[in-house]
Amino acid sequence: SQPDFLAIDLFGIACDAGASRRGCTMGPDAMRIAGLADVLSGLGHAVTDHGDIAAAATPHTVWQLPERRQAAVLAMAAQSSQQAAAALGAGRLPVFIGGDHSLSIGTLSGVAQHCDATGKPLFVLWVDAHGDFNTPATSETGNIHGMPLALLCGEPDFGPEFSGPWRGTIDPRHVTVFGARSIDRPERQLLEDRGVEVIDMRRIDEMGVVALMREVLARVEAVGGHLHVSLDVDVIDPAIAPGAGTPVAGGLSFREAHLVMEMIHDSGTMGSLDLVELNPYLDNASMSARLLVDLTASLFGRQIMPRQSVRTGVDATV
Ligand code: Z70
Ligand code: MN
Ligand code: MN
Ligand code: MN
Repeated sequence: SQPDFLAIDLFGIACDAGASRRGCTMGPDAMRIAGLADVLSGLGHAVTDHGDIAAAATPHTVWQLPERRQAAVLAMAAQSSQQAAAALGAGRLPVFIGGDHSLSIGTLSGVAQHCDATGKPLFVLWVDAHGDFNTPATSETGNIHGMPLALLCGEPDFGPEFSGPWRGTIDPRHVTVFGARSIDRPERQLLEDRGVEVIDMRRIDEMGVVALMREVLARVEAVGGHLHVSLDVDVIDPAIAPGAGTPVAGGLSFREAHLVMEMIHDSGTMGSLDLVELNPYLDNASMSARLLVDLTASLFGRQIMPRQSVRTGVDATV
């Protein structure tokens, strides 16, 4: 379990070179303007915003060349990997504000480094409409934001240009993809073969988020693990979160999403967080940015009413 008040480090990662559409570079500022830091301090946490990591602009000439985009993604990863490991080493909880989902290559490799050093088992909760488990061989789009999990889990299809501390740093059997509803055919095969747990929308509809999340979190709690949460805004229904580059119908409802966040908070297992794929250029009057800030508040302890059982007195404070 965690102390009630945390030292939180915010890092913007203003990248869109891994995505299919431009605009995620504006994500960090949109989240700042939507009040992320104030909301977290308001909950009692000590928040430091470190600004953006390597906000190297992607000129359109770079954007047009796949190999240049790939180089941009990996250059960013080298930096964010160090930031993640350093923040955790200093006893802080890093929150990475994207930016497209390729940024997790860096953040998770830094988190993994820290977990290796401290002996804490690392678990990954990938909350996403997509599996993000393509490789350069299976990808139909070539977009790296569809590949970060596969690279981190050590898929051999990645060429030497993808070498780095991220390669094979995550155990696929410690990964849960939650909220998936768009998975490419070869990607599905890889997820199955490697033993990644995929909690898709059908399972969520059948079982409900509570039973499913309890199981995931209990596994982490049982071994005192470090849970890295990677939250892709496209997991939420596009009707209420339109600011996503690859919207897929049938996403999490407002209430399901908040409940998942509240359960993660109550478990006390979350040690690091990515907030990714917010594209303010596609958003509708900042509604997705504000929703993401709101969900982050639930992740960090915002409650409607204190969770105490008045009737039984079981949890009642003195
Ligand atoms: C598709 C691909 C993806 C995020 C879209 C989409 C991947 N499977 N990931 N948006 N975050 O291009 O590989
Ligand atoms: Mn994603
Ligand atoms: Mn492990
Ligand atoms: Mn996605």
